[in-house]
Amino acid sequence: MKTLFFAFALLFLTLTISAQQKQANPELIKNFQDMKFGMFIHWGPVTLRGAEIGWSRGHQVAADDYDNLYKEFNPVLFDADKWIKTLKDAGMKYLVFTTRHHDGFSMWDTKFSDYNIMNSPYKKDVLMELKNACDKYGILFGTYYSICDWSHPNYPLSNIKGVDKPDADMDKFYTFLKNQTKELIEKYDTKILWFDGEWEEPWTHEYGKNFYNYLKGLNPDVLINNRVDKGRKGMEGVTISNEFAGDFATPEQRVGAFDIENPWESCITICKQWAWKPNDKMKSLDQCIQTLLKTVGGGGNLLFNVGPMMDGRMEQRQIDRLKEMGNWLKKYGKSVYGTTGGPYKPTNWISSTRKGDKIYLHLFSLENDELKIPLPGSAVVKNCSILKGEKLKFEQTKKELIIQVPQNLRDKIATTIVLDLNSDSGKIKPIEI
Ligand code: FHN
Repeated sequence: MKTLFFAFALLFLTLTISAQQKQANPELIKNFQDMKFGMFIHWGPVTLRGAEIGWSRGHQVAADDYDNLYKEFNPVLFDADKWIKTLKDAGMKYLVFTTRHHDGFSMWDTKFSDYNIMNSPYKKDVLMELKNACDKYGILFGTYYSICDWSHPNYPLSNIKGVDKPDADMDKFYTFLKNQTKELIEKYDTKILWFDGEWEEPWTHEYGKNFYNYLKGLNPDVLINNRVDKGRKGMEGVTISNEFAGDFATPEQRVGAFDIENPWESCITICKQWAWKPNDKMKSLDQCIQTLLKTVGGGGNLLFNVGPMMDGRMEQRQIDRLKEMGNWLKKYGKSVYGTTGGPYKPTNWISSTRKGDKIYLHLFSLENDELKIPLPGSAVVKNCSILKGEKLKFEQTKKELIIQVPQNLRDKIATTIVLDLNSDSGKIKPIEI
């Protein structure tokens, strides 16, 4: 009888502990949210053709040509130190690098696939070099990993119509996924597993939940996005929920919806294409900074994507744009890092963040010299000034704050104003303008 009791107690304890591993470490989530700004990098042999990674296989680039590009791939000018220095100079705090996209090519020295960079003319483990450079510069090291793999014989689907997969076997493929991601955790100590390619039919909610728990079992502190499971539901990225696994939501190519309760991160390209494309259209500095400020103003992080070239260099114009963002953040970063979104929900002309007894306003345009915004009388403004600049004249009624913002004090990209309150800014409910 006693043995039976202890057996049940042990089973209950095991189930309880395993259930606990489904939650992310709240402190690590808060650190991630406080970072606000990361670099996404999409890179692979496809840059030899300047076409989109994964999607161009069998379309803009013939499949046979695409799948053999690695035999030419020799990025002799790759310099992990330069890449991570560029990331840091941009004011970014973390990296997410494409280790294996939908095309199935592994950009690291993996034991589980010969289709990897060690079998290219380059023969070096770029992932380990990036990890070491991130450690050197104090940058959080994260890895993108595609669940779907259109070239893998055991993955049932291909992105090319009519391609037969006689060796399709999802259980074998799931073992492959577990083996490779175990390498990313145990050999490269990735802090973020950024999944993608989860939307296709062979990957089920069951696989997603089990995979999340397996990974958390290897390292409970690794952050895992909501694309490990089936909860993303398209490009809106949908916020995380108890129904689906994942530690943060992932809206794509858009600023996510205002949400200061659940962690989310918008992934957006600095150009049009994810992977490098010659003469691709690049966002202006205004667009870059305002995208960042609307994202953090909505409570999210921005994962901003660059696509390095076939020879291993990032384009100088992208390096220059990122440096300009870093210069802006050197001056006004206090209104970004470690803040919470709101209280004013972002619009096309204003965004806001807050921390302690301060509210930061980011004005993208102003019709005249007077700014009028709603503010509950319980939030009493003691001072109002340009962040690191001049004091501004203001008056407050029971429901409104009126600030004089003369033209000569404005920043052409985003005028940053700081309001000193007599109370905690976190108490103010979100305000729609
Ligand atoms: O198909 C991919 C795409 O190539 C790119 O990697 C983006 C980045 O989030 N994710 C997928 C589309 O949702």
